[in-house]
Amino acid sequence: MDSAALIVREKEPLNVESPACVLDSFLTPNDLFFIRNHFPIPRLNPESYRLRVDGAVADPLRISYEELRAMPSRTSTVTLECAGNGRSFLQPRKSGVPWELGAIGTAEWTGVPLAHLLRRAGVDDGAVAVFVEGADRGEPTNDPKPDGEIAFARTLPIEKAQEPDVLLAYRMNARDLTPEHGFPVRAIVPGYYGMASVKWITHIEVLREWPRGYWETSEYSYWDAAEGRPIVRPLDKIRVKSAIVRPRMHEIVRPNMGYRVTGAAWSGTSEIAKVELSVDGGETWNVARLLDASRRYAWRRWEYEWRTPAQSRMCVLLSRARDSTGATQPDHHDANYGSYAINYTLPVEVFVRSSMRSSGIRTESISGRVENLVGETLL
Ligand SMILES: Nc1nc2c(c(=O)[nH]1)N[C@H]1C(S)=C(S)[C@@H](COP(=O)(O)O)O[C@H]1N2
Ligand SMILES: [Mo]
Repeated sequence: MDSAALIVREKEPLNVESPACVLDSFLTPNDLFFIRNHFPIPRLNPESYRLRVDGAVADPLRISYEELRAMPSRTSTVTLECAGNGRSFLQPRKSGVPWELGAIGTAEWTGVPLAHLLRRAGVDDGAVAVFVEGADRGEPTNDPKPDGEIAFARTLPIEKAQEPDVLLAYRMNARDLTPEHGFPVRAIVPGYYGMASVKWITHIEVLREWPRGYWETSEYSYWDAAEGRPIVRPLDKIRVKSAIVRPRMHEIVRPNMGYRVTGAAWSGTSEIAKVELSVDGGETWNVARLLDASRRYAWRRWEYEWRTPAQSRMCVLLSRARDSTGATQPDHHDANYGSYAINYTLPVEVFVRSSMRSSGIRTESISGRVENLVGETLL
């Protein structure tokens, strides 16, 4: 990963993705971790910073950065995936930041369990939700939307907010957060898509009723068909998914060789139980070897030793993960999720040929799709 750099998808607000090779290392270095912003990055002063905890609580709190850092802390290894990761592969194309494979990363996050602050504040019996608000503001993009500026925010069910692994984090891989990743304090909500991990948190409000604001309806929501008739729900758990890191799309590999196919798999619902790889477009499946120990909220890397075909041809590789609840990746994107939760098995077309010249294959006739490598390099 020496020469790797982030890929800019949008400059203002800043949205940059990791090169796909980050999925090859278990922890993502901070300077290669994707950045997803809706609004300009706020610059907060740690001296004057205060976190308010109020709403349906017995004793509202106002906590300084110093006080927070003096509280009992916890470190957890958590994979963050943006709900729009992989959006650029959707056909027809959808609007939104055109992420490829790299709107995901894994870090060791250190902070105070949100449950600790909720206990200190004393949550009322009737509480159902916890509203978590950032210091960044701007005009939202999705319809329906209110006029003017709003702050970025997300609401968590009270049960989730009280889980010991939900953190108010101030360190990422043993370093203080940088402004881009939420300095001084951000939420880390393991198992949920990235939008729940609110950065630059300044306000936490305990609610007796589930709100129906912009962030609960217009953005990061989906149509749940399980209710007899479709109903809008906020996105929450990361759906089981895997990605092939090696080979890359349209890579040329030599015939009749041992080739190590690698990738990663993750799920917000439970641990990864199995990863399978197909080298024939999904006709047959082979079991891949899982490499990392199983951890509840972190991805697992995997590998598969592929004997490439003896003849020149195109091969379509697919990986498919299953988690311990039995959930597996679908063959196609579920339209009820719009441009989010893109976890279908993504075909990777690879050319097997011994040299450029000996191949009778014309690439243009095989795939009209040209790999989308646009994007500028940052840093
Ligand atoms: N305050 C605030 N928090 C935020 C966001 C934001 O725009 N503002 N983006 C969210 C989204 S959609 C994702 S995927 C993660 C990304 O975290 P990162 O930028 O540290 O990778 O932050 C989340 N937290
Ligand atoms: Mo996101």
